[in-house]
Amino acid sequence: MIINLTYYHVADDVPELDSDIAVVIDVLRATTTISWALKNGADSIQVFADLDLLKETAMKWDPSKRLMLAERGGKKIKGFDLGNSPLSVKKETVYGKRLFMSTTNGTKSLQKVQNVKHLFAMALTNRKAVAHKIISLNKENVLIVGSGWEGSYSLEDSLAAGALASYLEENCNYKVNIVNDELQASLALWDFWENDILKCLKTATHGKRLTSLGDYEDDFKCCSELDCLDIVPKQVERGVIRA
Ligand code: 3SL
Repeated sequence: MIINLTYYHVADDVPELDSDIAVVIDVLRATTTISWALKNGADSIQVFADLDLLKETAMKWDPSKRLMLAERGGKKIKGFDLGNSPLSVKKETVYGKRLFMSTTNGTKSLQKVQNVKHLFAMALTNRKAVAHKIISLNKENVLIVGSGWEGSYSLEDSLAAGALASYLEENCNYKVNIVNDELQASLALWDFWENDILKCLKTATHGKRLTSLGDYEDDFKCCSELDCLDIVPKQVERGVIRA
């Protein structure tokens, strides 16, 4: 048995291909927020690229069981319940609720591969949990998709892609085939930064962008915590993610 692992930095790079599994990464911060929201008992997360569609869909939901999350350019959008901080999805806030969510890049990547049968959202927080899910599915082709920033490369998503590939190489009984140079480079990145993840996130362009917007220290710490959550966010119907 073999696992072919392919990584694309951003949604726009993903060709029309036939993959058994897709793993979407947005370390800063959408998939970290998704993993924490589900850990804290959110019923589900429905992702949208379009804000008007998000509002229209959310309005049909029981108001006591819904929250609207929206971020653009790193900031919460006025009129929405929450932005995109993993610290904001506390148990008392999200428990039992559906989160209607739109972010600058992360939700776009999730939408891009929503036709793949097994679609997971991964951050550094739940890397190990997602890796074990991949191993248990026994499928040959795994596509890893980063979110980047408005179509361009991001250091932190590539770091997490390398972290996933490295974990699979070390813990999977079958052969792991690193298909493309993007993933080879991510493995080298992981090798370089694995003992100082926090620094890597702060060094990244988007890390610097967040730093320029205010005090995101706790967000950085939260997003850099490796394997702390045993949560596998899985798409259960088009655009809807559950643990
Ligand atoms: O790009 C995204 O989808 C967001 O995760 C960006 S931010 O971290 O909320 O600024």
